[in-house]
Amino acid sequence: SEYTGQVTIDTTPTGSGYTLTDPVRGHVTKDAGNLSASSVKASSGTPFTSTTNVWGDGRKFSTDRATAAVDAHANTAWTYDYYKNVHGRNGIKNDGKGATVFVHVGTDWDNAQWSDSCFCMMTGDGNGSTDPEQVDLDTMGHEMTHGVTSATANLRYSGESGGLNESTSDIFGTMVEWYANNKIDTGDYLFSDQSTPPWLRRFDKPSLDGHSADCWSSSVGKLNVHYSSGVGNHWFYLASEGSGSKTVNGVSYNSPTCDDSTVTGIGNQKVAKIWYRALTVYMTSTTNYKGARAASLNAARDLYGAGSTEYNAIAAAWSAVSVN
Ligand code: ASN
Ligand code: ZN
Repeated sequence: SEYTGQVTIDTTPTGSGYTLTDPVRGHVTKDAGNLSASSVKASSGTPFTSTTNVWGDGRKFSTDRATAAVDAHANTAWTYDYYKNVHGRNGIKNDGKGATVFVHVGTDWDNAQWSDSCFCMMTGDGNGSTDPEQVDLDTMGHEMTHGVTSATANLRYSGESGGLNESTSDIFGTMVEWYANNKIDTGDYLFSDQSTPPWLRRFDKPSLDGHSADCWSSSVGKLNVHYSSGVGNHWFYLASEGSGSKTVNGVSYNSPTCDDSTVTGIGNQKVAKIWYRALTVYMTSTTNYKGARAASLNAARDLYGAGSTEYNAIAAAWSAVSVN
């Protein structure tokens, strides 16, 4: 792999060799051959093949096109396993079906995306200088989560619901990293820290990226969805780790509150459990931040009881990002 040294992946024998079809989860990883993202269909691209079943050369910007495919194939499997083992979800649509994963999409395309129409994920080769292939674990988890959101709450991709859609992808993308328990990437509250170093977004104080909102305001829905997501990401951090300064897995954070309150966290696993239930049971396509507060409090009540420590922490964290 590019990012993690040697990893074990699930492949399928073809008779004459092996191909990157995951026989356990059904994912197929293919080479898009630098086709642009807007042209990619499920049938596009070329399957990877190998006679040895040893893939890639472990380098970033590798001339061996299978190298990015190793990360993509492994990290799609980690994401699938996270949803299955933590949330009891069988694949993106909860129907057990795997997705198609394209690497080498576009030319120096420094991005990745999910598409419902091809039930596929697309990853670019980075920017040719500082950012390598966009196949790191939190990025893959983020993109697959767009498929999960679309199959559940279907949060509309504009305004506050769009920010919640993006935040949901950042939250579960990060939780997949924690699930992999530092085997692939450090469990952290930084997003795309491997493929867009030092990070593309962060949860403790989202405004450090120069664009994202830390606190809800009546104009937050006018921001790009990747920036209005800051309110949700900040809430997730505060509910998980609490306010103030803290070092977790060697990374230092300092999370302010918008109302000068002090918040005590309940750990990201409980918050993610609550958020998954909120997303899949209570949120709808038009849920806004106020609705997300209500949805997550309903979920916390179901899982831990009204007035529980968990319920109160969820409420306190929303108030701390000005969602009342
Ligand atoms: N990587 C971006 C995302 O998942 C692509 C986009 O802007 N749709 O949000
Ligand atoms: Zn996204």
